[in-house]
Parts: sequence; C-alpha cells; structure tokens
Amino acid sequence: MATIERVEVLVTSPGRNFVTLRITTSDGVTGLGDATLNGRELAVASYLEDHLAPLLAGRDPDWIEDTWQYLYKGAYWRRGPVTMTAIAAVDVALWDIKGKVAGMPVYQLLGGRSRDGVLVYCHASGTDVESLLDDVAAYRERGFQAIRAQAAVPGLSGSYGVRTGSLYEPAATALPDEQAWSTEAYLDFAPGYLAEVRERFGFGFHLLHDVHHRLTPIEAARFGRSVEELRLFWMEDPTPAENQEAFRLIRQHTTTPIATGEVLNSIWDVKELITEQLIDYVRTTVVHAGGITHLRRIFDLAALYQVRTGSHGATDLSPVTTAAAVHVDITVPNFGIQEHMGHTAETYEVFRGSPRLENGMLHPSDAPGLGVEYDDEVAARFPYQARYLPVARRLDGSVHDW
Ligand code: EZ4
Ligand code: CO
Repeated sequence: MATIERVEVLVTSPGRNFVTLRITTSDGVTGLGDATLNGRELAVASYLEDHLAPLLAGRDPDWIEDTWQYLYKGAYWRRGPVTMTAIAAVDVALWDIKGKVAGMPVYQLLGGRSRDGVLVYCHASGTDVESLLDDVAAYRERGFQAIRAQAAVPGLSGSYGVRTGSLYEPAATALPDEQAWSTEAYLDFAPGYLAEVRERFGFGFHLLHDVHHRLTPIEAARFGRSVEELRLFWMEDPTPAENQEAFRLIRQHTTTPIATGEVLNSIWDVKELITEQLIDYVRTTVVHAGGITHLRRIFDLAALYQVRTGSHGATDLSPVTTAAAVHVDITVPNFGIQEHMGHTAETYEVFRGSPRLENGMLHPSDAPGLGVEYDDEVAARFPYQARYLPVARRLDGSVHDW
C-alpha cells in the first residue's frame, strides 16, 4: 500500500497570489490541489500546514471519501471558507493522484463524458459604455459564445468587476480599497448599457451580468424585471445569500434567471436555494466548496430540482481549479456554464498544462490525473504579496449594508 509521504504548501504570486497543495506518495506520485482564498490566503496555508499535514502523513491516498469525512467531521467545526478550501485542496490532490495511478484523466474516474466540451463565459468590461462595447466586440471575434458585461457606473470611484489594466483583478491593493457605491446610480445605469449590448450585437450569444451581491431583494426584483426583454443567461448574485429565503421575493417578480453561490462553500449553504427552486444556476466550485467529492454532491442535488451548474472561475481560482472544474463539468448531466477569465502569462509558466480553449469551450487534458504541473523554480520568482478585495461604502460613508 502506498502512503502519503510528503505534504507541501506552496505560495506564489505570478501577478496574484496562489496557494497550492502538493501531496507526494511513497511511490513518488504527486497530486496538486488549489487552496487559494482571495485576500485570506495565509489562513488556508496555515490550516493545511499546521493542522492537516500532520494528519495526512502515513494515510492511504486511495481513501478519498474517507479522508474527506475524516477531515470534515474530525474538525468538529463545520463548514466555512477556510476549512472547506483546505479540505478541497486535499481532495483535489488525491483525485489527481488517483488519476495518475490509474493512468486516466480525472473525468474518466468520474464516469466519463456527458458532452464534447465545456461552454465558458468570459468577462467583457469597460470604464464607460463605449469601451464595454469594444470589449464585447473583441470577445465575440475571439469566438466566445457567452459574455459577461460590466461597465463602471459614472461618477462612482469603484464599480466592482470592471477591468482597469490588461487583466481583471478586483484584489488589487495592499490594503482594502474603500470605494463609493450608490445603488440608485447603478440601477439607473446598468439596464441601459445591457440594452446597448443587445442592440449592437443581437441575441446570438449568451449575455450575463454580475450584480456582486449589491442589491436588496426588492431592488434585485426590480432589476431582474427591467432587463427581462434582454434575455440574460443569468443575473449573478443579485443579493447576498446567507439568507437563502431572500431569493423567493426576487423569484416572485421576475423571469430573469438567477445564479448564486460563488462565496458559498457547502451543500447546506445552497440547500434551500436548490430544493425550493429559488435559483437557476449554482456557482459553487471545487476550490471553495470542499473539492470534487463535495461539489458533485451539490451538483447531484441540483439536478433533482432542474438547477444547473455555473461554477465560479475568476482569476483568483488557480489553473489547478480550472482543470479540476473542467474535469467535473464535462461529466455532470446538469452542467450549465463555466466562468473562465484566464491568467497572466507568468501564471501559466508556474502552472503548466491548462485545459485547451477553443471556440468558447474548454477541453480537459487527456493526461493522467488533472494534467497540470507546478514549476517550483518559476514559482520562486514570485513571492507572496498582501492583496485585498475592496470594501464598498454608501455615499453617507457607511460600509454598505448588503
Ligand atoms: O468577485 O473572484 O464572478 N466573479 C466574481 C469575481 C469575484 C472574485 C472574488 O475573489 O464575482 O470577480
Ligand atoms: Co461573481
């Protein structure tokens, strides 16, 4: 029997921070798992290094389900992003190892394909409407079939989700950037530019929009209703989801499809959303929702209620997560769409072997395991840098209450 021999926590920042777990067995097989929790990276690194690594040494790497239960139930403290990201990293690394030992890509271990490729959506954004339209045009030319559109609200210093440099990166400052926000200004502005996108480019592609949890339920209901004719693929995170019941009110007022779950990390966090059919797409992903083992459980529950998948895939999810997500996505019957933003060239030097992107679809590697390798030498050139997500303040100076 092979045993887990080495557990390494690797931190690198090739344009942004990534925490990666590498497990090596006594047979010399290695597996990778992403452990990146944007803005709270070192908490997960410590959880893995100080609390999980000592428990993993000597265990049988074959026992993935048992290891998941042992780490989750054994913690006593349940759920939460730090715990679930740490467990996810272990889980994904063990799936990678299992695939390498079996000589199969992970998607084969999960039952094999349900589809030819994984439909992705990209991020178009603009500091004004014209630059957003240019960006949409560029992504259309590159063959993307689904596009998220965000434009900066005029007069507001911080409109979350808008690219300012060459790469979209909301965690861009050494301390949290405090940005002004006005719901009224946003609600007056956003439906108009989404309409302009449809006017200019028509309905022959999927159009998405991310509200980033910035509306109350009744405001979200009004927003959803006001864009119904634009036939959005979804409106994302219309309101925070700690209170799952809040989505019922939105649901009662609009047929605009609803997606949520990128900040949620367990099946319990999405249970009412799914079983009461309050959402159309669940956005939990491998890295923050307990790995492949737990994510499949969420997706299977969702399938019973005609809720489709739409996993988070922003820049803070490493190429290890992209690969793992695509292995899962290609197999699940109720797959909906996968977010894909891509990474810096430096990131792809550290993580080699990402899924292939063609005509707006991602294709998993057929190499055994996940198909991603980590280059320690390149990674060492990019030390950790403190980076935080912004905080929004209302015009009266208070931290926003959503
Ligand atoms: O705010 O990944 O849909 N994508 C998003 C992202 C998230 C960041 C947070 O770390 O909303 O931009
Ligand atoms: Co989002």
